[in-house]
Amino acid sequence: MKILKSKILFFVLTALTTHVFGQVGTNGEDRKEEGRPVREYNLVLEQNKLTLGGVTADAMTINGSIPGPVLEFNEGDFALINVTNKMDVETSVHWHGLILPNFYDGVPYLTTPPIEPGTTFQYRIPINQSGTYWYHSHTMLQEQKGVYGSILIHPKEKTLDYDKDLVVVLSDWTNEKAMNVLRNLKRGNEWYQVKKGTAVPLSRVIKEGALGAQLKFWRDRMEGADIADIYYPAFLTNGKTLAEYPDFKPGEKVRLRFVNASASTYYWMDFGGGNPMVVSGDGVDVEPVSKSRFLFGIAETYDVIVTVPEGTLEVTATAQDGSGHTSLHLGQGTLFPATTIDRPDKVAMMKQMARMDM
Ligand SMILES: [Cu+2]
Repeated sequence: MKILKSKILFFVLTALTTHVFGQVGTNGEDRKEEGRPVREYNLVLEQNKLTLGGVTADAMTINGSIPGPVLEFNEGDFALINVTNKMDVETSVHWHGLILPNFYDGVPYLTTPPIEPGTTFQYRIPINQSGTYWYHSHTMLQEQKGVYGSILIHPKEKTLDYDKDLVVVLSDWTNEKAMNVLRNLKRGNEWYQVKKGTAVPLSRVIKEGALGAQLKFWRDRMEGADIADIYYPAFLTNGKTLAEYPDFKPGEKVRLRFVNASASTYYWMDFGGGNPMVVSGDGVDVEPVSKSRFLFGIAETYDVIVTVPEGTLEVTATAQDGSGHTSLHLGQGTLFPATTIDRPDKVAMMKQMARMDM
């Protein structure tokens, strides 16, 4: 009886909440295409050789670049996005974080037909939200090869105090074939750890009393004491190892809209000054919080308002395993340097994880 009661309660609550808080962007007026300002973009996907951060690789580009263009909208717009596939393989574009008619979600064979070579597909999206989002291919391993870009939607009513916007897309970059990366991961060898000098010799594991933890890791098919599986020769900020924006003036408040478009990298973000205030996460405004260092997960977005100092403000994103970093500079003159975070003590971490009995 008790079970039945709670079940009824569950259904009543579910019905109530879906009625009162019906998902924004998918029903009624939110679906309507007519009467909205139209904002149209053309995206052309091609296979190119591209050098980013000094590393040349076979890439998949959007309008010739990586990342693809910033798609800028106002809340209430009607977005028309024409994606032309000039590659020799099928593709798709998924709009990460956008609330939209399911048919345009861009997951091939599930919601949206794949875009065949030589064809164009038009996505029709009424924009009913604001914030920082991104888009990426949802086909095979194309995201790793460069099919990603950002979405900036200005709110109907501006409630936050800032002068300018700057979208900052972080990514990792390798000249290895994406299929080979996958193959190495499946083999579970320590090739990447050796390559980036983060492999821990067994002698050290034993010396630090972590053999039990290591055995447990092996039993769980986890290789060694690492926190990032892949070696990347470059990490990028808007396609560059160091992205410089000298035109920002001292005192200007800039809303940095960070997107982590990496295939597999978490970053420690560190600000060299500028009184950073985190105001939004994954497109949703939060109670502003002062933070000069935070961990930035894959596919997340964070908006951080900074005030440009009398000099150059540096923001650095260090790969969580300390194997590399990429930086952003705002303004000019004396550098307000960010901190590059040290490599973590992985043996200690492995022992800690083994104790958690994961
Ligand atoms: Cu996504």
